[in-house]
Amino acid sequence: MTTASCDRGGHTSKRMRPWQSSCIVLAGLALTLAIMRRLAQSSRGSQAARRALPVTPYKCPVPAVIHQRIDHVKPGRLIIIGDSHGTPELFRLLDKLRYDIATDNLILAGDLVNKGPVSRSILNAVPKMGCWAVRGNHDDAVLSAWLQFRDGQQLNPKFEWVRDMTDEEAAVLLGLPFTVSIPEYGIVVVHAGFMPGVPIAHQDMWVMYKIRNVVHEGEGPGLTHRLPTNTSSAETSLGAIPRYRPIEKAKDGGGEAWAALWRGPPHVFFGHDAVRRLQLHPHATGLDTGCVYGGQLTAAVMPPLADLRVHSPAFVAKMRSGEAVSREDLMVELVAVDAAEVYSPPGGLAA
Ligand SMILES: [Mn+2]
Repeated sequence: MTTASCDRGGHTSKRMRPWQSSCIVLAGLALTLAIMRRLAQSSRGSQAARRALPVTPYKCPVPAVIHQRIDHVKPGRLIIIGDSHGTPELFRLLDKLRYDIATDNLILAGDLVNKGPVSRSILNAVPKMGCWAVRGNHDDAVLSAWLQFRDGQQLNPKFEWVRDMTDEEAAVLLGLPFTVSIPEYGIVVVHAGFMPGVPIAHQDMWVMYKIRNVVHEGEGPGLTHRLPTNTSSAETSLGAIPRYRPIEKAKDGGGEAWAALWRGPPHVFFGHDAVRRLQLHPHATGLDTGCVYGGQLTAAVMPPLADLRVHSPAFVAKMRSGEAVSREDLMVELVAVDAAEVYSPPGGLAA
């Protein structure tokens, strides 16, 4: 996000100083220009050159930062919000929470846009909200549609609103990482989820914004590491672990929720699974409560880090020993607003 470089300097005052807001604006402009240059280069390049660029599952340029890490939190709360999907409830929920841009830490769990009526308002608001966000499948699909439209291709009717999207709005999508983590809280945010047992740095992009279920496929060799020898057995197994196959929808092969099998650390906050609504697993919390289908928009709210360290001895102990933290350890409060209307027929729920 555009504010990351500002936040690395640390927020110590309650009010945003003038240099901080100009820092955000300048960083935003620089990022937008860099991205536009990169896009111009890629659309001028040959097909072969374009194929050589790493792309996301929907053929968008891979963001410069895939796993965003926040090392310096602001002194206020940590707020994580589920799939807003272009609904105005995002702004209503922020009002209800009395979100303070200067002190609170805000992370959006992806699928910021599409299906709802105010996608472009959200894309315009995000750079000004001092927040972070992860890439959802809809965010990436919208960006892909916009890039193809700019290349002269027809727009799919379900992305008609993308016709009016500006370079600046597209740049917000282009910069979205796949995860945002805050090591000091012991948490990570991802849109859809992770494969249990796989380190986050090795997670697949498709999995991170599409997975809902996993199917158990027996046991296999666990982590391997290369021995410092030239023998033929250069890799050694560190034991057998369960093997899983990721599934997008239960009808594609059954299985069970990936989040039920997640052991952590870190504790994962995610969205994407509106069918299951709120998911409260020991080390994973699902926040997509189907706002765009007439449900609710839900936030997980955690106290300022300084307060958490005073009031949650279990949090302090588990962080010290490297164990995964629970919602109770994190003193999570769930806050929601009801959708004002059904913006999208629930028939398209699993899309
Ligand atoms: Mn999604």
